[in-house]
Amino acid sequence: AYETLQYEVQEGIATITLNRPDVLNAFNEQMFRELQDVLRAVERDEAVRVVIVTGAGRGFCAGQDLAEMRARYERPEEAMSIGEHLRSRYNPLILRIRNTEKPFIAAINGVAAGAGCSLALACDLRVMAETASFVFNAFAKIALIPDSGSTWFLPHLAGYARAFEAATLIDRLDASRALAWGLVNAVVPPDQVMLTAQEWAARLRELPARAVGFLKRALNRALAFTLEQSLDYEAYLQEVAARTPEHRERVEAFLRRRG
Ligand code: T3D
Repeated sequence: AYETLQYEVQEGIATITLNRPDVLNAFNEQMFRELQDVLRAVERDEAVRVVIVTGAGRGFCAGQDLAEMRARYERPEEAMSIGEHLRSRYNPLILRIRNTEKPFIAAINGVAAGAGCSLALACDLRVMAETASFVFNAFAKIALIPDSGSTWFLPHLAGYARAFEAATLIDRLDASRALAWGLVNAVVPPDQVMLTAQEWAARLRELPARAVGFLKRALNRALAFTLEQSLDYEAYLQEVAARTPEHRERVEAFLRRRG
């Protein structure tokens, strides 16, 4: 059992609930350890087809626990520098979410601030409560820059000017703006957030796992590729995808329905 999160798997759908509600699920050392553990389980467990990430209580995730951050500054001889901390804790978490060939859905139940925003943006799909918001300028307010991928995710999803505005001027980027800016896929009443995530997860579960995993790989590569490179990579992955039994079966099934 974990202390800072809940983890359950039901019919192929894993749900990770960040569980430090008193601090709006801010990241601390223990949460990183436990997250590393569950993400390893997610990768290895073939029964897990889709992952939902959400928060307990009224927040999604308030980013780095600032009390722990201060404690690091108070004992600089033993503690990691912030760069080391990012490289060893946040960056592997974000890369793991992006590189695991299973879809991740962020069910954004409440406020996301700092690296909590980055966590949400690292997922493949996002559903957000009408009452939730993003606080990207939490970083600037403590004299830092957006990290854990936010300087990359934001301009890719919303464009440069909106990224800059979100990181500086906007205290609460509300759900309707998040939707209009392409930062989330859907906005729903608070009591529908998990239901929507579960419904999406159930539909994703019905698609062939290999194909969905390859799609995730191809889309992620495409963000750094030229068209020529993407065409080439698609052809390479398609060779492998077409060799799975599901491919032939599903083509046959389609033709049978018609025939
Ligand atoms: O490697 C590294 O360490 C660098 C990594 C950096 C990544 C980062 O994420 S930096 C940014 C860190 N996050 C923040 O600066 C956000 C701080 N929180 C807030 O600005 C606000 O709490 C929110 C805008 C998120 C929500 O505001 P509100 O008014 O809804 O709630 P609140 O009253 O401020 O917070 C509720 C409680 O949670 C409160 O505790 P209390 O008074 O009830 O005992 C508050 O102190 C606590 N809390 C919220 N965020 C954090 C936190 N405690 C520790 N760390 C937090 N990040």
